[in-house]
Amino acid sequence: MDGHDLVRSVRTIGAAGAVRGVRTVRAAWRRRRADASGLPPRGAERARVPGAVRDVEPAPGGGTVRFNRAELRIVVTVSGAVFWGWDGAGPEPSYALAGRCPDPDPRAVLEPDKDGGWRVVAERVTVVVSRYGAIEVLTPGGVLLRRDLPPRWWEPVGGGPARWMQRSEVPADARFFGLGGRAAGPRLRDGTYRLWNTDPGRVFGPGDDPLYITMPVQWVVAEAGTHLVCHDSSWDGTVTVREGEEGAGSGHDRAGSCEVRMDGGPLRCWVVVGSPARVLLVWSALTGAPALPPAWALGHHHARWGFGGEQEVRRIVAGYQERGLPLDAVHLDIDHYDDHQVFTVDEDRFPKLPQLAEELLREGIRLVSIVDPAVKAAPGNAVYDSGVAEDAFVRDASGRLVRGVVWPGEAVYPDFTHARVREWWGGLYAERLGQGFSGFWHDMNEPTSFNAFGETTLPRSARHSLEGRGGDHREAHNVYGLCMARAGYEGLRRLVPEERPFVFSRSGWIGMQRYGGTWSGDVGTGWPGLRASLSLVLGLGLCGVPYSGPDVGGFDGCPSPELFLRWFQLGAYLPLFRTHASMRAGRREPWEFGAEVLEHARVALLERRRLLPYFVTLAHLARRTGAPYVRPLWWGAPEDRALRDCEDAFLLGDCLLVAPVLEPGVERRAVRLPRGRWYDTVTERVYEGPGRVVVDAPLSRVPVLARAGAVVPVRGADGGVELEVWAPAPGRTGGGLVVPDAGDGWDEPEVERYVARWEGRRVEVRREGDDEVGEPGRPVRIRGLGGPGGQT
Ligand code: NBV
Repeated sequence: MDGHDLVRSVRTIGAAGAVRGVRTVRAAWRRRRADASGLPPRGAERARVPGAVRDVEPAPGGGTVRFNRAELRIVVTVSGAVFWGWDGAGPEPSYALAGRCPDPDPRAVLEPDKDGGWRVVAERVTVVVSRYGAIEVLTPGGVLLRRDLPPRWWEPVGGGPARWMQRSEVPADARFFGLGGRAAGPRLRDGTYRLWNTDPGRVFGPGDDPLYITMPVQWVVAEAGTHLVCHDSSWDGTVTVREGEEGAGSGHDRAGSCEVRMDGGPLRCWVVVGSPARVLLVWSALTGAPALPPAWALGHHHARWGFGGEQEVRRIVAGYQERGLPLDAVHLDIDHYDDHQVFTVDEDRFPKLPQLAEELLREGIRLVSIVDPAVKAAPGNAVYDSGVAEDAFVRDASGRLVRGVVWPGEAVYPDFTHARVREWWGGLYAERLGQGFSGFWHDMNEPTSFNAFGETTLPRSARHSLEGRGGDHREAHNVYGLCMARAGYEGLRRLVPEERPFVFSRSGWIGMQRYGGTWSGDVGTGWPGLRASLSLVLGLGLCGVPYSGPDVGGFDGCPSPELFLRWFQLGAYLPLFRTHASMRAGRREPWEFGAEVLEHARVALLERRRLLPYFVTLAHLARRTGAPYVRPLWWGAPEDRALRDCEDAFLLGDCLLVAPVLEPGVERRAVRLPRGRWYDTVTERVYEGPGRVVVDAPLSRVPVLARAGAVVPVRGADGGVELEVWAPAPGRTGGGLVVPDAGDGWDEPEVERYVARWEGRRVEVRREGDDEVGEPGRPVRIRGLGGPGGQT
């Protein structure tokens, strides 16, 4: 904000806003001054590359290769993941890992390779290290998946963290995915993606990057194979990708390339090779099983910034109920705080919050509270006082508290990278539980400070504990939201040990799934925003975070009835199904868009409720296997180039393919089908994949196709679980998994396995026991037995 902006804002936002503007400018100056004195100037730098190989030292799972100017440690773990670290970097300590690094695979040994290089041969992967420190990852059959050229460091002559750069080549047909939540994906096209969690400060669309959750985790999907590569450093950095080009006919291939640059931190890397399902199995074992949301969190949520007060909440809930629309949770935003202070309630507008919560709970509706990390810097404010007593807040290099400006005005920030601070903060959720809240929505935790000079976060010189190692915001920034999520989650586990916490967080990093999920943040209302919101869910799922979803309708403005409906229909098939918007935006209740939209929204809501047992199953499977609910179409066939390029549809678990409408005026759309037979779930019309088909997409619904043979658990009329079975293709069998809901506690229900097969002209469904096959024990409905259109 410059002087002109400030004057303009005085005119448009009035005196209070202007005061905030002045504070903001002051905060920005302070940030600059703090960095100037708290961080050493970079000064002259010396570049370094590893040089030639000198000697090696084998160790379990691999060993150390020493070069003239660097050393490389390689370990293949028992889980098949490959780790390598330069210059003594080991896998720990790491915010990404869920626990200790897995044991080395004793069968993987370091042995000489050709031309003075070395290699580690393991069951699923071969790693070859060249004489000058290039690293190749190959399939067991010897097909190249990636080649990392020797890295390069720039070391400040006067000491301090080295910057580094790692350039890699990948097959010509490879596509890149991942890097956290990216609006322009899911396929990451040529360009530079930054690794610095960022609140864009306004609504975003596909062109905005970076956003709230960045992760140095890439997927490389090529015919030769799929792999995930993670550069485990939380520092600021960039990833520049360039897709290759396959030479048609006599032409030559041009390899794809990727360049990772980081401002500091260890140069260390994890690589996991295999089918997408295997990659995520290994990845979630490393970085942590996704927290299991309570079943109610898989229903429909309604939020709004600016409900006004209890009466408005009641009015909206009644609006849902009168119209027979299912509703499972209502979210209260910062406007229910007293003067925007976290862990307080505005008693004028919410005088009897615990009573309201109880009333809603009786109707099966939970209250969810927003929780912002910044604490109003005002003696007398209980959270501030107890935080000061606890020495909980981030300080600068000279020991002063770092002050930013957020909603409550001047504010200080808990240092969540300290175990003691996390414990203190986790205890504060007792107040929220006392108010009757059942779930928690972490916001502004990039962390955000309204600054006037570009960077809307803390000074880089701000000091953090980093689990006692000590460091500054350059290293702590990207893990701030992750550590806040941990604080909330662990606090809730202590406070209500018998219940699974429900926490979702705007910012985060690798491993955030251990504590919960996320949402898309402030996505712009418009068709591009709708598309971007799907991209985020897909990208995050591939990075190990399966539970997320958008603000249905977008965060700002007024969506057209058509846009709102299409967003609603998409949201109904995403893990977090939530309508939400800014207080300056138009309303988001489904009845605000006319009778036709209401009718179609009701269908989407009822279908979501019917599919709840399937969502519960997907949540359990995500917890046990890391597989996201929402998967790219290439999940089962990454070698299929056409599927890799298909970004406007997704698989929901193993059974369903959802083809949302992402453009206006569309009533039919093309869908790229993976191999096999698929049924339109409404018309039962049959389609054969692989290939491209055109399906009906009337305003009343988005196309959803079921895989032949699928066994889908759905909610029956009596509320019990029924099996909806889609007839296998002739001569084929099918099957599916069901994990029943076991309440909000910690029970791990058994997985039920079903098989479906043709017996003469009938489809039989049986439950698989350990060694026998028995009656299904649940009502079964067979579908797809000759619907209209028959086989095409
Ligand atoms: O707390 C207000 C909003 C919230 O509604 C939204 O979901 C967050 O992403 N919050 C951002 C802060 C203000 C945004 C302008």
